Amino acid sequence: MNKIGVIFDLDGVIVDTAKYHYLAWKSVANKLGFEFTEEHNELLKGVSRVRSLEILLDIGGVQISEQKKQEYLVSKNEEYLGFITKMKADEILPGASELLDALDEAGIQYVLGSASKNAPLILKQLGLYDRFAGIVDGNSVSKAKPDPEVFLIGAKKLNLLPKQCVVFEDAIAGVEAANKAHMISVGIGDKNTLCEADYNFNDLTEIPVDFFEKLTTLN
Ligand code: B16
Ligand code: MG
Repeated sequence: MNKIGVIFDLDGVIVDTAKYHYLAWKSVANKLGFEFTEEHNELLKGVSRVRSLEILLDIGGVQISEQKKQEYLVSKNEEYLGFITKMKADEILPGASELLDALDEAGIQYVLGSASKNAPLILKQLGLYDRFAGIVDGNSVSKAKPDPEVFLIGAKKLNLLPKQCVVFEDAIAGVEAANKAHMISVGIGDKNTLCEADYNFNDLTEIPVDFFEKLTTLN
């Protein structure tokens, strides 16, 4: 049987931090004098912090100096930190803990592959940090998803070839990154949005018990 490993995205797969990103970005938009809706927030999922600000400024049709951009990036993150430092294990998304338990039992290692620079803090808040064999986050990459860099570093941490890695992602850019890395992509969320993924599930509770066993025989 061939060996496989798993790379998990964080926001939208393990935990829903998008709601906190939304509140913090909404404050920035309000300070700049425009409305920022939940629909707008969809455009920021899986996207880096700097890119998120650029998208937000485009939405508002606002132009600001580099110095102001830096100030807003700092104030947005400070407000966001206020939310995530209150997070607890009860915010882990349905099926995530059970899936990690099943992987531990099967002896399959997993790492994190997230765009978030706050990923280690979030995992610690959830009590999951020590379970991961490695963390690849926004601090460790030079190119954001859909570039495959984050997942290729994850494969190295797992000591596996890309084709032996299974990526769980909720964002189009993340699925694209996994496919570019020649990994097995699993889309978590809307099947039509994530139609480029090799496999699709609405959430982690839907992963069949024999999912990884079947993949190892295919590999
Ligand atoms: P931070 P993921 C992403 O997390 C979020 O989906 C995205 O909305 C956020 O802008 C990005 O992290 C950066 O987060 O400001 O904490 O560095 O889905 O890649 O786990
Ligand atoms: Mg995500």
